[in-house]
Amino acid sequence: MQTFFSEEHRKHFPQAELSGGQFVTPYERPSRVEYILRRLNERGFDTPIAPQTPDMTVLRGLCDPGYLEFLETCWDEWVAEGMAGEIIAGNFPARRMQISRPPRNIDGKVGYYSLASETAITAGTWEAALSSMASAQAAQRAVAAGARAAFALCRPPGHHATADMYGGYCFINNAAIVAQMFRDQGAGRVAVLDIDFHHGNGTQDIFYGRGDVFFASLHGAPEDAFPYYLGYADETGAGDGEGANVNYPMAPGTPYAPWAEALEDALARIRAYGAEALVVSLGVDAYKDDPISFFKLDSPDFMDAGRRIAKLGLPTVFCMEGGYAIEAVGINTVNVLEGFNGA
Ligand code: OKP
Ligand code: ZN
Repeated sequence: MQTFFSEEHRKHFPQAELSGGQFVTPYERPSRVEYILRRLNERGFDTPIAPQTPDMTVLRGLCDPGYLEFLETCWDEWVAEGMAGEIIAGNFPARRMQISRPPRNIDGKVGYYSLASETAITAGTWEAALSSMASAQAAQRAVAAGARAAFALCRPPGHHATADMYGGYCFINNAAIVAQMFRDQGAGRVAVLDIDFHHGNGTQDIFYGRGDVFFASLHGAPEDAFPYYLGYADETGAGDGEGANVNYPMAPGTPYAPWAEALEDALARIRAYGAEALVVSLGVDAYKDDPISFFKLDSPDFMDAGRRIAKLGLPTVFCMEGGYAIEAVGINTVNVLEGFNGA
């Protein structure tokens, strides 16, 4: 399986994440990918290929123009306004406030276009996010050209990003971009399977009203886990999308057996749906020692999960999402891919 990866990810390296009332070094940090690259190499995977320049057309088709303009210009505006630190959101359009009127003020805009305050933006964030999308697009093209599967080693991740909001370490929803590309190229139905510990609220939101892209997510229950305000089991899609969304929220301490049962159910639903291509939001933060998550999967479980996913027999693009137990991130990620390859 070919990996697509851009060194440009390094341009996104904020110094600070607001966590527990303190600024800490962000959990989502550049070194995460080093562990994955090293493990891919050790396990005999082909040398990663750097993607071509990003295709902006799909992105513009999926996202709010004001949001893209914001991402592109916010750092310069922030600096021009004399702000000394990184961009961190502090104000949000909350209940019963205006959600359709982006303010002019940069501090107001930051909160308007974000869904959480842990994710800082710096000078290179936009370029890094575009390079992450470019890796996903390159992986999609490889699969469209006939490869059984491809791995987009995306950083920053994408599944929390909506058409008009960043947050949860995400700016551009890479998995949604890939799903849309499959559709644009003629696939009638596409499925996104999100196995990251956190609910893929962005992907769900982008496709919620559509019947042509099925979304399934296994995650920590919203009562207990970020992003908190979406991911319940009764969210099944709306309008044309009714029945094309399925959530598997699970409790703190969930071990592999019930998680694998949810996975099998999701795979059966995707099969019944008749998807012609599969996008996997590949987070490995369901791991037992992940510092910000609460499931209890062990490293061999990730290989078993990969095997099960392969049994769908679909052309598959893996997009890297989360995983913060730095040393184990490489092992667990490559285990999924190896399990898939070996099945
Ligand atoms: C992104 B992905 C740490 C709280 C972190 C945000 C989590 C984002 C996860 N103090 N909250 O889905 O792995
Ligand atoms: Zn996650």
